[in-house]
Amino acid sequence: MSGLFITLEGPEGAGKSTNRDYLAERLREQGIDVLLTREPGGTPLAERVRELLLAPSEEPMAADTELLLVFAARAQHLAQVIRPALARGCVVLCDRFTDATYAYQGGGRGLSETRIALLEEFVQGSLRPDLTLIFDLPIEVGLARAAARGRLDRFEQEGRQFFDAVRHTYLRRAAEQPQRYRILDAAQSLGDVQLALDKLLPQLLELQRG
Ligand code: T5A
Repeated sequence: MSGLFITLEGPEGAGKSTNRDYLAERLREQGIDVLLTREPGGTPLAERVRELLLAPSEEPMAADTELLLVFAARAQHLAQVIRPALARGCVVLCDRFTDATYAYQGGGRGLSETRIALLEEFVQGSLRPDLTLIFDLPIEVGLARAAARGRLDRFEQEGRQFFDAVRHTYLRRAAEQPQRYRILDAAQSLGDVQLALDKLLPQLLELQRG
């Protein structure tokens, strides 16, 4: 038995977590076994790495350190949660995955994609998401939503140029492999975004049936 691996991506405040929960409800209504998780994190140990990554700190974090921490958390998450759930036949809905590494550490920090790809291969082998939903929206809209929640994390404190590169990288990757990505307009009202997800549901069910 082999499940389905769906990742949700996009810039800050795009509505990934909100819509991940919505999609899980729709799939569960169909009697599908769904596992919700997120990155960085998803296991107690990986959540501790997440804290290191997100907490603002006086000592600047080197970009390579950030990259290695992201993949260290991912290795743990894959071993403990994602691979076992896929082996059980679950639909795994993961809030961010390696596309975020290409977008943030590649686009945002300017690290080489070749290097990221080496780590991707090392940590994941041939495992890639079956489908990636990109919640796309203008940077300022997402940051305003994130800011409304209070204190900004280490990434949310970055500047405009960083987030422009993040968004651009997501859109470029989606254009390069249109079969794996679906782009949703996340600047719409939540109701409209969820309507778009409802329209995607038949495709997801078809993928799930194999
Ligand atoms: N990171 C992660 C890397 O650098 N490399 C990596 O490899 C990985 C995996 C993780 C950070 O780590 C970085 C990227 C991130 O900076 P995070 O908290 O998981 O941090 O990511 P964020 O994007 O910061 O999560 P957010 O919670 O801010 O965004 P979401 O999940 O996209 O948005 P959500 O659902 O929480 O919604 C935010 C607010 O907007 C409202 C919601 O109600 C909520 O209040 N909202 C809407 N409002 C109006 N209209 C809509 N359509 C709305 N949709 C949601």
